[in-house]
This record gives sequence, C-alpha cells and structure tokens, in this order.
Amino acid sequence: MKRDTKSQRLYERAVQLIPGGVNSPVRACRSVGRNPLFIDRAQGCRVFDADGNEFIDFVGSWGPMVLGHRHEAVMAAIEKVLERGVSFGAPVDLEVDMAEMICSGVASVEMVRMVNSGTEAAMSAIRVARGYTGRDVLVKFDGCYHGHADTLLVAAGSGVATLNIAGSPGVPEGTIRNTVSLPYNDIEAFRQFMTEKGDTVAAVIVEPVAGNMGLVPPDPEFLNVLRKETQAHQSLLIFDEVMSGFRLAYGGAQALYNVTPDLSCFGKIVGGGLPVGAYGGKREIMSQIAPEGPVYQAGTLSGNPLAMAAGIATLKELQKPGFYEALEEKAGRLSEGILRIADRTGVPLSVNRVGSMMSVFFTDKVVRNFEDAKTSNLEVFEAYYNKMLEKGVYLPPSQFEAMFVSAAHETADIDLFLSAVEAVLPELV
Ligand code: HOZ
Repeated sequence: MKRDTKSQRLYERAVQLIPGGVNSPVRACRSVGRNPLFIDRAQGCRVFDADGNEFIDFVGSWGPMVLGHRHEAVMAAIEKVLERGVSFGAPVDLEVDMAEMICSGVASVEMVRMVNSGTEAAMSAIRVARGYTGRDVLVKFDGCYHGHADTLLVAAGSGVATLNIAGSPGVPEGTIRNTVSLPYNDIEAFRQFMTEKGDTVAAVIVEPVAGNMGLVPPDPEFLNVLRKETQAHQSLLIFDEVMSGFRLAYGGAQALYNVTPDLSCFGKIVGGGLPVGAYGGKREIMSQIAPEGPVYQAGTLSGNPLAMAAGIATLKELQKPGFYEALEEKAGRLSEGILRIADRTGVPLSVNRVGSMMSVFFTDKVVRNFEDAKTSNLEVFEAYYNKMLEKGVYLPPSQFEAMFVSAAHETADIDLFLSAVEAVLPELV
C-alpha cells in the first residue's frame, strides 16, 4: 500500500472546513485510529484511493452498491435521464415507475412517499404513525439506528455507538421523553412494556435485521412478538429496511421472515447510490400524509429523476433470476471461511450474517444484542481493520457497522479476503 500522501493532504484541507473533515462521522475512521482515505474512483467491487491504492470494497457505500460500483445498467440510466435534466420540482414519470416497483415488490406497501435519506424516511414514518394513532410514545431498540432525527437519538447504533456519544447534546429532553429503547431480541422486556404501556404506544420501530450495532439477526420469535403485541394494542409496527430492503430479499427482511409491518422505511439500494429514502405501507395510514391528509412532510428534491433512474435500474437487476442465490453463495463462502480460519488460529471471534450483510465481532460470545456487541475487543478490531487495509481489503471502520457483499464480488475476491484473514488473524492473538 502506497503512502496515503494525497489523502493526507486532502484531509488536512478538509478538516479546516468540514467537522472532522467528513460529511458523515463514521467515515472519519476515528474508532480505528487513522485518518480517512479519500476515495478517487470505484469500479465493480473495487475502490481506488487518491494515492492510487486499490482495495476490494466491502463497505459498498454502506449498502447501496449491491450491484457493485458503476454497473453498466445504472450508469446508462443516469446518462439517459441527464439528457432530460436533473431536477424539476415537479412530478416525473420515473417517480410513478419507482412507486409501482416498490409497491409491487413489497407486499405490505400499498402507497409510498419518496424522500432523500433514511433519516427522513424514519422520521416521517414516525410522524405519520403518531398522527394516525393520536399517540406519542415510540419504542425502539438499543443499538438500532434509524437516522439522526432528534426523537431517535436514544441508545442508537452506527456512529452514535462508534463514537460512544451518550445521546446527543442539542436534543431537548422533552423531545426524547416519549422515546423508549428496549434491549433488542428481549421478548420478555418488550411484552412487559407493552402490557404496562402498550395503549400509549404510537409505534414500535425496529431494524428487522439489525445492521447498526454490527450485524445482529432477530431471534426466531422476536419479530412475530413485535407484530402480535402491536396489533393487540393498536400500535403500528415500523420496519426500518433502509439497509435490509431489497438486499436480503427483493421483498426485504419482511419477506424473509414472513412478518408484515404497518409501515416500512427504505433507502440506500432504492437510490442505486444516489441520495434517496422512502417510506410506505397501508393506504389508510399513508393517506394521512399531505396533501391528501393533515400530516405534513415535504422535500424539494424528493423523487429526484437522477435518483429514481439509478434506483429503478438497480431494482431491475435485482429482479433477474438467481440474483439473491448467487449473493448468498458468495457471502456464505466468506462467513464460513472466516470461522474456519478463526478456529485454526484460536482467535476468539464470532460472525453474524444474514444474506449479504455480516459482521465479525472479536468476542467469544454469540452476539444477540447491543450489550453482547459491546463485549467485542475494540483494540483487536482496530488492529484487524488496519491490517486488512494493508492487505487491500476495505472494511467499514467500525465494529458497530455491517459489511456488505455485492454481486460484483467474484469468488476470487472472497478468497483474497480469506487469504488476508489467514495472514492477519495470527498477528492478533
Ligand atoms: N449511516 C452510515 C452507516 N450506517 C454512516 C456512514 C458514515 O457516517 O460515514
């Protein structure tokens, strides 16, 4: 790996003008003890930094790049729409096409509203849930991250966990007074809360497969219990599928686990790498949103033709026969390979995986919730991250993030990752 001279010079400029030198905190690499590499370009499953170093990319822009970078169909779709313009602030045919694709792809979604980020999707879904039910209380789960809207910055995962920020200054106590966070996968704690307070609960929001405390799958009955208890108390169940949507199955985690939420949030993949978010669900709920109903939500660039074109092109590729099966085979090869090597080298680690999302935790515990995830040895994770980077493997710079396999990863790329792990793990013991 060549010295990161150009990245360093860019960082020195950036840090003068942008908080932490970055426009989103985790990518600052603070938790892995280094300055960030500036990425110059990407192609397929590879990224190339400002100094010309080449890496196999397992960040995938934090999830959107499920096809890999610069997929020909996505690039062609963007180039074609550029001939028409970039933003009109008016309805565009592509928004209807996107709405039809989401509603036909996800059985629980009868109506959908496009926004510009996962944060907007989650905050809007919560607002319409509160407007529809006339209730205020929101239940979330420790370690889940649903964006940085004030009401959600309670025991959050992702960057809040990565930087070990207790809540967040600037969020008035009154704003989070109605937010309750319970342990993920703790069925009894949830049942007890709903028994006592269920009739005050507007909504329960959950990552059906948690990706923001590292990857943590739902226990077999967890999602079913959320569904039953919310139904019993006329609360709404919101699946935050910003990360899992269209990644774990075309119909999302809700199709994989056969649990039907009232509202769902999407992002990342549905924009094909361009800024996007979406929320949708039952018609009787979504009809509460302005201008059809009184719940207000707006966005100048919502439904932007560029993002719609990139998202539609991406979803069309996901519809092709065998797409998810091929992804599953490659991701399974990776997770099983890592475990085999760990067994041989005696490094205490556990791997959680659902489909093409996974995390390596440096703990001997099975990681079922945020407290388990926090038992991971963060010093070992830091050493693992930096040694893998030296070997040409670009990982999420945080124990509390998931890594992603894309369709652009070939078996050879998976085996290069495993060769790097084979070399690196013994150095961590
Ligand atoms: N929400 C992103 C991952 N879950 C964080 C990306 C960043 O902060 O760079």
